[in-house]
Parts: sequence; C-alpha cells; structure tokens
Amino acid sequence: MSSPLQDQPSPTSSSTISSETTTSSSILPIILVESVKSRNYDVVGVYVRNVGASSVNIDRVYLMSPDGAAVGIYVLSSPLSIPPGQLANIAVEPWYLMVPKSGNYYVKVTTTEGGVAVSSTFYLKKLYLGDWVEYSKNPVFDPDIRAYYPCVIYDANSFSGHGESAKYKMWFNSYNNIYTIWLAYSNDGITWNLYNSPVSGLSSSAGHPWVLYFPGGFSGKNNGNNPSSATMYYRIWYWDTTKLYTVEAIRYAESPDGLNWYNDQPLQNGVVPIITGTDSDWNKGSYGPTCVLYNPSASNSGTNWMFMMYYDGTPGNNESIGIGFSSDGVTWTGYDKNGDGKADPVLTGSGSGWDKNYVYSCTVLKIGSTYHMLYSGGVESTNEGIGYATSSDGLTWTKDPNNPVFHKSDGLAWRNIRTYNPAVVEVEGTFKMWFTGVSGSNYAIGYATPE
Ligand SMILES: [Ca+2]
Ligand SMILES: [Ca+2]
Repeated sequence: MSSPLQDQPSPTSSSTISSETTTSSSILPIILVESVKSRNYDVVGVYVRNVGASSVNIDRVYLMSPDGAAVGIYVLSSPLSIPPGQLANIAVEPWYLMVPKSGNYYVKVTTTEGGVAVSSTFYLKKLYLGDWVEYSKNPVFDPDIRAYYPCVIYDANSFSGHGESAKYKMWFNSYNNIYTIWLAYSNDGITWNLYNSPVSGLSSSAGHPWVLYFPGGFSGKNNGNNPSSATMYYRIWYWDTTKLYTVEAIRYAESPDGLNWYNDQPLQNGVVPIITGTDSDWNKGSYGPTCVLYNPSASNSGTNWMFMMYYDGTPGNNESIGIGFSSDGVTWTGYDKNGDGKADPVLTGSGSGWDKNYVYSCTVLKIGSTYHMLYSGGVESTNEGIGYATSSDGLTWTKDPNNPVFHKSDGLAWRNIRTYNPAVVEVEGTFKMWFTGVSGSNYAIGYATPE
C-alpha cells in the first residue's frame, strides 16, 4: 500500500469532493484503481483503468479496513464494461460506502471475470453530528417579526419552478397575538429573503411547521379540491395551537408552491391513537409534529410506512417524542413498542441533566444505515438546549454522551434565554443546521456547520 495523499478534509468545505487519493496499486495487472474520491464520511467515486488486452466488467466495490475486512459492499446495478486502455468512473450511490469508525481504509474492485484491484489507503472520518460550530455572525435571520421553529429544505435545482427559485426554503413559526407560519428563501442559507405576509390556506392558529418537497409532484389528498387541478409539490404538517389535547392538534395541507396551501385538514387517529386526550397519558396532547420522513417504496405495514412522523406528546407538563405511521399523511397509527394497543414514546427526558424532563423539536436524518437525530430538550421546557442521538432503526435511540451540542448557557447573548429547534439538512455531502435563539424578547434563527 502506498501512503495516503490527501489532507484531513474540511467539513465546512462547500465542494462536493473534499478529499481524493490519486495513487494506485493492483494485484492483477489487468485493472488498476487510479483514484478514489471521498467526502468526509463516505466513498463517492472510484476511477478504474483497464490495463489489459481484453474488456473487463466491474461488478462490485468493497470498502476495506487495513486488516482486510470488508466494511461495506457496493454492488453495481449492472456490470460496468471497460474496454482495453480505458478509464471508467464508478459513481457510488450516496452514503453507500461509509466507515464504522474514523481511520484508514482502502477500496477493492472486482470484475465478473475474476479480476481484483485495490486502491491506496486513505483516511475517512466516521459521520458524527454531535459537534457543531456556530456561525460567527449569528443570528443569520432576524426579521422584525418573531422567527422560531425553522424547517429548511435544500434543493440543488432551486425547486424547478415550483414556487420561488432558490436553493433553500425556510418555513418558520411567528407569533404576534396569533400563531402564523411564514416562508423565507435563500441561495446560501445565510442571507434570507422574507415574503411580507404569512403563507395562506392554513388554520388561523398555525405553528411548528414541517414541510416535505416532492420534485415529481403528486395529485393531492383531495384531488377534486385542488386549485384548477394543479399538481401539488409540497406537504406540510403543523400544530393547531387551539387543539392541544386532541388529534386535531396536528394538521396537514398541500401546496403547488410552498406559499399557498390547500386541502387543509386535521390528522386522524389510526388503529393505535397517536394522541389520546386521556389524562396522564404521555400523549394526552401534542405541541405538534417535529419531523416527517418519506419512503415511497414502503410496504405500509409493521414499522415500514410511506410517512413516518416524529411528534410531540405531552400529558400537560413534560414532553416526549413519539412516532406515527401513515400511508397517506392524514390517518396515523402510533408506534406501539410493547403491543398493548397504546403508542409508546421513543425519546423521553433523561431523568437528570440538561434534558431531564423535556424533549421535542427534532430533525431526523437517515444516512447510510444509521438514523441521526438533533433534538431540543430541557429541565423546565424543551427550549433550553440541543442534543444528538443515533439509532439503527429510527425507533430505539441512544443519546450522545457529549450532549448538549448547544445550550442557552453557552455564553452567547443572542440565544441566552432559549436555544432550540434544530433543523438539519444534508447539502452535497455535508450538513447544515439552523436553530432558534432567544434573547430578551427577540426570537431569531442561527446557523451552524459540523465540526
Ligand atoms: Ca428580530
Ligand atoms: Ca404500547
């Protein structure tokens, strides 16, 4: 093995490819791995040259640890044929080859003819979202109106003409005697433009938004009620602040542009109620949804559903995070871990420490085979700090021992009353977080990137 060439990549780099090895080695002189492209946490491309006299067909890429163990296998959907003398780029699907721990690795490539080639070694960092660096000029979004509970979506195609053309859209909660949801947009995530009125079509008391974007569009939950039969591209779930102790505490609507919403309606309980209204239940009431994941190939059975929603449950004081499952986004059945017919929380207060009594307002990302959660927590409310947790299935979570990530006591004036509401987005191989800070009576949004 030759030595790695690349330096430790910068996690805050905006480039897609932040590290690269360019040396090669091989076992058979037929194929040669000329370079491996990696981001901080995964392999994204492998360049292979055929140096033999006949065509070869690449079928697999392995990520190998120095002791020769395969820690990841990428099977090409069909073998890649390389004529003699030619160089080919194997574009590995995002997050397919990730490392279980930070260290040196190499790539092995095989052909259907029995050929094998290996790369030089290179360094990869384990994906860890428990260490963030706050932007020095926070807050990045501090309008005249109160801004909190951000939900941010990134689209490399600037949403393809579906509403405002911009790389980032942020829906957020405001409050001035009534709760409202607003939309802002940005091309860098730092400088934001704000529409001069709240979004339309939602309940008259709307907060805590979570929005999903569907680039291919959909026909809508209530097709006949769509405006001029418009195709919908956005779904929103949000809190109706007037309905705390009923399932109608959470509502659903659809939009062609993210600004004008239609088909607004309350959620309904499925077989296992997500919100019960029953005294002393952890999910008697709800302060709303917090994150919805979309899986178009789900079986809609067991714990594998097209929509999986993390939501707030409260008996009136403490708050916990539960999960609901749905095939249509409107009727939801709760995650019943112990099979007693009642939904069970998946994240609760720790019983001691900074998130002793309250957890809520999270973002969950599935990256490779791991779920990552940034959540809000506290002793007196969910507004006090931000923590990190991981899970292999999205259901059973382990809180990070280094929590909290951020806390109102960090000594930063802009968020010394409240620090919460992490909205985390993957952007071309790295991650960005927006979150709320409160100082005095001012509610604003800050920005952070992984350490
Ligand atoms: Ca302000
Ligand atoms: Ca149960």
